[in-house]
Amino acid sequence: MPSLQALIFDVDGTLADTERHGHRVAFNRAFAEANLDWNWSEPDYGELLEIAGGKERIQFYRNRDYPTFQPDADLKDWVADLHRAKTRHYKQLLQDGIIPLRPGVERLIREARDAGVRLAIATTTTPENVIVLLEMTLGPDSPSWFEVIAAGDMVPVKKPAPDVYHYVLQAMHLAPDECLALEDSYQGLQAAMQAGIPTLITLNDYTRQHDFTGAVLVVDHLGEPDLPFQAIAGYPNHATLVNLELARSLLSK
Ligand code: XBP
Ligand code: MG
Repeated sequence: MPSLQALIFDVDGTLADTERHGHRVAFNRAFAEANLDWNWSEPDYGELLEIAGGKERIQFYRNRDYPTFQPDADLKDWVADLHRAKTRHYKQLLQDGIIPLRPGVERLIREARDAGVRLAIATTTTPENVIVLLEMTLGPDSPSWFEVIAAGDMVPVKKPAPDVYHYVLQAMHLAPDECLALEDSYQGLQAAMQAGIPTLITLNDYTRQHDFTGAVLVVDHLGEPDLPFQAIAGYPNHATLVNLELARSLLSK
C-alpha cells in the first residue's frame, strides 16, 4: 500500500474563502479604476468561477457580455494590464488582514510539518497572491514550508487541466498515489484526478452544488477539535477532523 508522502493544497476556496471578499472585490476595484462600468455581483461571480484564472475570466466576460468592446491597446495586453491592477488590489485586501484561513487548515499544515509529510501548493492564482496569503495568515517564513508552489502561468493550461498537478509531482519526484490533494471545486477535482491523485474536497458556498464524483471524501471544512466537520460523501472512519491518520486511510480507498 502506498504511504502518504505529501499533501498538495489548492489555495482559493481551500486554504481560505478568498473568492467572494477577495478576488471578486479586487476585480471590481480594477474595473472602476479603469473607468469600466463592469461590476461582478456575488452570484455573477459564482458563474464566472467556472473559468479558471483571472486573465481568462476577464477575457471570457468581455467576449460574452461586451463582444464589441475594443480597448485602444491590443486586447491581450489590455487584459494583462487590467489583471495586474486587480492583483495589486487583491494583495492590498490580503494585507488589510480581512481573509482568515478556513477551519483546520493551519492545524493540518502544522501536523504535516511536524511529521515530515511534505507540503506543496497547486493553484490557478498568481504566485504573488499565494505568498501574501501565506505570510499574512501563517507568518513571514511560511512560504518556505511548501517545497513547491505551482501557480498561475507556470504551466501552459490551467485547471481543470492536470498540468499544475503534473508539475508538482515531477518537481517532488512523487507518484500520484503517494499524495493527497485538497481541493474545493469541480475544476480542481478534475485537475487532481486526471493526474491520478486521490482528492479530498472541502467545499464552500460557491462550490456546494458542484459534482464531486470521484473524490475520496467530501467535507464541509477540515474541522477543529471543537468544530467537527460534516461528511457529505465518502467514509471518514469516525473521524471528526481531517488529520494525518484520516489522510493516510484515504489513500487506500
Ligand atoms: C482559483 C481561480 C483563480 C482566482 C483568481 O483557482 O480560479 O483564478 O479566482 O486568481 P484555485 P488570478 O482555486 O485553483 O486557486 O486573478 O490571480 O488568476
Ligand atoms: Mg479552489
